[in-house]
Amino acid sequence: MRRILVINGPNLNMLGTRQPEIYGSETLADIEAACREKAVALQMEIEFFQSNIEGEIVTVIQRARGTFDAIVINPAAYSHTSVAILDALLACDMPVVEVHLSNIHKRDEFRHFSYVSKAASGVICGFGKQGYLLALEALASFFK
Ligand code: CA2
Repeated sequence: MRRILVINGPNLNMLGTRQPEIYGSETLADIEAACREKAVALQMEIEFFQSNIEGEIVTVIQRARGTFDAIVINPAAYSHTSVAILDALLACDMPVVEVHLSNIHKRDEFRHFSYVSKAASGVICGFGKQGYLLALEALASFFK
């Protein structure tokens, strides 16, 4: 069974409380539940992680090597700023799928660029919660 680490960056723990017009009305717990259901269907194991702290995200990426087969990551605002997360992902030696709930290209110019994309096998944005499920499906096909 493939093991997938799903990482969520800063402020995503606040989903469902504000800005539903951008991020939808579901909470991160709702997204986790949907990911768990999809993982069962795809015969995957997932671990779901959220942190507001850049260094903690770097540490879980470093520890993923040897334990997980792939990473799904919504780095949130760190997408646009973090060379540290990019470097950790470049060294993790496994497929990485970057997910954004919103279409970052339709939004502020500073959101158009993502450092993390340079380490990603693929990027999914603009499909809300569904983006996480598409990422798991993409990885399931990748491992077939
Ligand atoms: O669209 C996405 O998934 C983002 O990664 C979300 C980040 C944003 O900085 C990226 O540019 C795009 C922000 C997540 C914060 O979400 C909140 C939701 C409700 C209340 C407060 C924050």
